[in-house]
Amino acid sequence: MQAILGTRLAADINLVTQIVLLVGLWMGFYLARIGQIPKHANMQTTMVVGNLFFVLFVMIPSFYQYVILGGTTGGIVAQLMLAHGFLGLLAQLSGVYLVLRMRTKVIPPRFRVRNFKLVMRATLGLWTIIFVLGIGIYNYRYLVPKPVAAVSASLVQFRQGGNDLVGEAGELEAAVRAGDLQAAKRAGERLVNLIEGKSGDHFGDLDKDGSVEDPGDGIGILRYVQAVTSAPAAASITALAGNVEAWVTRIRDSALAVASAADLKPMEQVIGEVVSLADRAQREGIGPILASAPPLVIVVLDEFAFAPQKITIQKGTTVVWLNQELEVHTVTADDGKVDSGDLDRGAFFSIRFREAGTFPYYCIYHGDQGGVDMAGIVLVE
Ligand SMILES: [Cu+2]
Repeated sequence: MQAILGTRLAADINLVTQIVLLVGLWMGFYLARIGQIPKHANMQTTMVVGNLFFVLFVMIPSFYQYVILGGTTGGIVAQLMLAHGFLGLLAQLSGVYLVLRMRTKVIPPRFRVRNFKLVMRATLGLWTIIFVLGIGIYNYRYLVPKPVAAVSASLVQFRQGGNDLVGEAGELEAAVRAGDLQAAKRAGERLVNLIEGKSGDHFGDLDKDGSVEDPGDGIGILRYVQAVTSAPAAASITALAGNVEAWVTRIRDSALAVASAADLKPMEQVIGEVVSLADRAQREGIGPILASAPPLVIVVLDEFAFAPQKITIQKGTTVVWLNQELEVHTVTADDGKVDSGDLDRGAFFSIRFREAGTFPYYCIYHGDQGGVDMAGIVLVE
């Protein structure tokens, strides 16, 4: 049904239907209470069979796409889907069982429960709880605004990253020379996080002081460098990028060593190199790259959203999408003409926009055409 109607319309129809089904089931319960048993039986059978249709054609496909294909068990939506899916399956099976038990003879005698009233009431109670979980899924997926994970990352922030690199290397050197282990570890963490960004393997609370410190914007200098080369760039830029990558990787390794060091004495030798490499990376690498790199904007895929969700760029600008989280996402054009395929954490996808126009897109696992859920738009002027 999603394939025909789209995720959002299918969800809207399902929502309205589920309200009708729940009201119907409670009316059926009331019919039983007042002794209208044949009407009660017809009502409950209709509701259970009606729901089976939506389970098969809306809820299972939606679960399969979001949780299974998307490889997602984190996030409030996926967790509600798991709880809703598990309990929902129980309730639906129980409902089908009751219909078969009461209306047919297909259930073998030894599997026929005697206290069917209790099973009926338990099923109705469970159904009501599941309904509330379903409302939660709808709410968090479509109604609650997405958190804004980051602002638009342009090369201006890459320049800032270069300045921060020099500054943080100086902090690290000062702390090591002063023999201040805590300050050195903290500076080491800040350098590693600035270089790797949120999608890096070492990013995190390296000095274990309870907070993750990143002086940068979460993209990471290495990712900026890779973004520049992932866009069509001149050979000279690619060579410069290779140098920067090698230099900051060495700084990163030294900073990692400091962050886990028990003694700063052996670090005094490497610290001079960290400062001179940071300086070189800034003056001989990042500066010249920025002087000649084509215009580029990074859109981050994080917290099940594109950030920024909407960007306006000039003709000739390259947009680079970077997945910052463990969940798999895609960048798929609404018209189907462009598709990134699965993007794992740290993976890029880039498009150079040569003509003015609009480019609406979405993630095939967590969004839909028309700006639904995980979706974004590029306006090219
Ligand atoms: Cu996604």
